Amino acid sequence: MTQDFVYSICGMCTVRCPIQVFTKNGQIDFIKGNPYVPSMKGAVCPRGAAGKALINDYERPQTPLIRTGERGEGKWRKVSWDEALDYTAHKLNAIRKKYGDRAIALTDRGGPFRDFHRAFLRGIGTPNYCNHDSSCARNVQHAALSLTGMDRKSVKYDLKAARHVVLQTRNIFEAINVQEVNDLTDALESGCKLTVIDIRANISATKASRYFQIRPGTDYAFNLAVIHELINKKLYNKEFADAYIEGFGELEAFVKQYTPQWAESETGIPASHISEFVQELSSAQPAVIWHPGWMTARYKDSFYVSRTIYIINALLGSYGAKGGLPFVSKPADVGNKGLKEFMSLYPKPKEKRADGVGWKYPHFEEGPGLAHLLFKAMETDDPYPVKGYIAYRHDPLMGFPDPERMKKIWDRLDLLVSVTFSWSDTAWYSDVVLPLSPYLERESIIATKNSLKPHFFVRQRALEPRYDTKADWEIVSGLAKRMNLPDLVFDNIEDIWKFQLTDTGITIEDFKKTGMVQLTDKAIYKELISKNFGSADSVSFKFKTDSGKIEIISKKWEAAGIPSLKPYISPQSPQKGQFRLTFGRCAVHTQGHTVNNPMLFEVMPENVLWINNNAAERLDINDGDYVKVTETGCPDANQNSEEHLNKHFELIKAKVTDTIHPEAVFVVHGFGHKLPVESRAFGKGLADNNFMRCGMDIWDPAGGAVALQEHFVSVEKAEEL
Ligand SMILES: Nc1nc2c(c(=O)[nH]1)N[C@H]1C(S)=C(S)[C@@H](COP(=O)(O)OP(=O)(O)OC[C@H]3O[C@@H](n4cnc5c(=O)[nH]c(N)nc54)[C@H](O)[C@@H]3O)O[C@H]1N2
Ligand SMILES: Nc1nc2c(c(=O)[nH]1)N[C@H]1C(S)=C(S)[C@@H](COP(=O)(O)OP(=O)(O)OC[C@H]3O[C@@H](n4cnc5c(=O)[nH]c(N)nc54)[C@H](O)[C@@H]3O)O[C@H]1N2
Ligand code: SF4
Ligand SMILES: [Mo]
Repeated sequence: MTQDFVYSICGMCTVRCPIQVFTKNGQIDFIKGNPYVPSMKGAVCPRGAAGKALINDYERPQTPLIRTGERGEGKWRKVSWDEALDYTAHKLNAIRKKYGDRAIALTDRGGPFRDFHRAFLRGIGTPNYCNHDSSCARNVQHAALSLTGMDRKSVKYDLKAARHVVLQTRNIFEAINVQEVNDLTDALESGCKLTVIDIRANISATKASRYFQIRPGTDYAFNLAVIHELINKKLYNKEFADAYIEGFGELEAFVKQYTPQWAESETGIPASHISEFVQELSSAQPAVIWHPGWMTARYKDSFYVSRTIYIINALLGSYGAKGGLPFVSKPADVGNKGLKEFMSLYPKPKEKRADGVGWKYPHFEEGPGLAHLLFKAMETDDPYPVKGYIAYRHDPLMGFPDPERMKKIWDRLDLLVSVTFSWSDTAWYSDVVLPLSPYLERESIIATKNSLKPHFFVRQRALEPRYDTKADWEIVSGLAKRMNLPDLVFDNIEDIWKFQLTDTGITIEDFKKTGMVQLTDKAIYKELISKNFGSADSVSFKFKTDSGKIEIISKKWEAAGIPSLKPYISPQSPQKGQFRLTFGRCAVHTQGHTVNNPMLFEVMPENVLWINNNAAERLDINDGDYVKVTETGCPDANQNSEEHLNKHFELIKAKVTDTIHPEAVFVVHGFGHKLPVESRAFGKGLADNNFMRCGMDIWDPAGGAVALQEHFVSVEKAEEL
């Protein structure tokens, strides 16, 4: 019997927790949190523990596949890696020859391991890289940039030391990041207050000292009233505002009309409760974290919701504060050289991006672009044709709205390739499936974590691949070899790591002991307002704006014709018998890619439809009944159009509860799989993304993200199964 372990990085979701993986006789024995990271407390979440089941799951792509039937028909030819890579490279080159380098696009899941494949795109000469974020956190990112010039990850949520945490459209105890869960739990045990503002009582709400059930889509109204109250009652941090907020006068004038009384009629939350809450919040400053949200691709004003949240944090002086939003440090801030980037090997392509970011939309951040606009460019050839597309660890058929339209768009492609470790709707529709080794069977390039204590970290392979799958770097390197990009051709990962560590004074051996290399021993807080406020250190800090302050009026956004202070518009209420379709996470599944995992499937095989008890009673629906959910179609579509005559519907079990707002129904996202290769998940539950017709056109020109909760469904008792 041989027992061993490696330090590695979990890959069951994008949080990428540091883990320790024990193996026994060539099998995964046990997975736990990396003991050298105190906030992990040795734990992983249920999904992290189910990595073992992923490895053993034979219902995942096991060899490279090339399509033989029609797209989506599920007819494949098993091929060798040589053939799959030759075929892909040949097709990509043919597209480049016919339409130019810019006709190649790749979208991915974002995160810290992107450098190598983004370099590959640069090597090809295409600007068309997007990540998934226009369906996730783009509104938060752009909100942060519009106010501070700094991205959302320039600050950390210092939960452990917080005195009041506010979660609004953020469910820390189910949409999990293990360290955040542990830190918040510790804080709550030390007396930290937790306020949850949600449309339903989720698990976080059950741990809250204050829970506000808000009318769906009215969060902006609530937040404007909070700002009104903070300013009107002089409960804000004047010292901070004077030093670091530019445009306070405009803000004060703008929120005058948005009183708590006014907000009460919009949100359903009593004015007196708003006032009490603001008082309490103010008394905890500056150790306050009002979380700006994560999955905020929900409404047409979600960008403004996140902006108001950042403004509230600023008014409470929590920027830079311990227990608030301290700034993270980068390697250079602690006197270290950063990793050498593969992207630096090639110049940035001069071509304009197909999604319009950076030229048509100068206010948006260029790097990750906006994937839905890339897809729309594929649909119209405007600004130019995009004909080769690699979905790299990305499942847009499930993660973006309106899959039927997406398929029609992709039918215009000459090549659609999926790189994935599990089956997905996107992989099933592809021309080539390049099976990635699951994270426990592959290593990654080294990545940087900017933090209070910045460090480098790396994923180590715990096992050799069970099937004929490969690591990311092997796949990209294999393509690079066939596409004349010699600088990206590597035979072993050690040479890649060596390249990355050039001139850092660090070697891969230094990662052996803990899986990481810490670049400093002590957490660094750059406090802006503190006992020694006015000291050289505090006043020297500058936000990345012209004034060095948080700018309420964003020049960049205003120049693009977008108001910084947008008047509130009340959201549409559903018609009789209809509901706003809302969605979110549960603790045991990740998006759409774990529902067929044998272990997690057993824990939660299907999703259910949360529906308010009074609404259910009117519709004669009892808890556990099957209900028929029907789309209402595109908001302004012709009533005689095909889609209106042919409305999509699915059946699902009802969860009747008094803890959800009557205007909404809610499901956990990621279910409703219909792939014959996934025997467990097949036909279980409902896929919310199927009810978002026209959804790719419903997006926010201010924040950039699609607005996935601007869709209504009708619900009725299912007559028969
Ligand atoms: N209707 C609706 N749409 C949504 C959402 C919703 O709640 N409802 N949520 C949105 C959000 S927040 C997001 S982030 C996106 C997510 O959308 P995606 O990023 O597409 O979601 P994943 O299921 O994580 O898809 C990643 C794909 O890559 C594969 N994969 C390969 N290797 C890896 C790996 O190492 N790790 C991981 N994690 N996956 C790998 C997975 O098997 C899966 O097929 O969807 C968004 N779209
Ligand atoms: N277990 C698990 N953890 C995950 C993931 C996962 O798939 N599974 N995915 C990861 C990813 S990619 C992301 S983006 C994050 C998402 O993290 P979160 O954004 O925190 O998670 P969600 O569950 O999507 O949404 C949070 C809450 O928003 C509420 N909500 C919906 N509409 C409204 C509204 O109009 N107003 C208010 N105030 N609340 C509303 C929902 O009821 C839900 O409780 O989670 C990450 N962590
Ligand atoms: S939160 Fe869970 S699934 Fe996500 S990386 Fe951490 S342990 Fe893995
Ligand atoms: Mo996300």
